Amino acid sequence: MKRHINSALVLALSLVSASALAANSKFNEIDQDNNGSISKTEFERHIGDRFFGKMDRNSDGMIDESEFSGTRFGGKLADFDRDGDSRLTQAELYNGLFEKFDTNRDMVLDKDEWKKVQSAGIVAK
Ligand SMILES: [Ca+2]
Ligand SMILES: [Ca+2]
Ligand SMILES: [Ca+2]
Repeated sequence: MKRHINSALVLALSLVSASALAANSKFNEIDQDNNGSISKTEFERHIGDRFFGKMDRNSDGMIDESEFSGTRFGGKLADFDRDGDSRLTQAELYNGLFEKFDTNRDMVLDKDEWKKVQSAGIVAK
């Protein structure tokens, strides 16, 4: 019986800390090695396949011009399209997004840069 109470308590505590992290812009949660910046690996791991899947409305694994034009983060599809086939793979999209938001070009996202990722609606605030 005591064990049940303990696990209920642990669950309640973990729910509280999860919402506290969400309020803290999730930055610390995504910055898994806690070095104060988000690497491209951490960025891609966090946004995962979900963001691409949401943009890829016809689920063909590519983002075309009409799917791209509905986005809020701005820029042109051509800015992201490395191989020039007028469609974006997930790698083209995520590499391009990371570079776009890494405005000081130090290959990591700091807290200010991350705020812009959030403002663009790419990740939840
Ligand atoms: Ca598509
Ligand atoms: Ca392409
Ligand atoms: Ca940066």
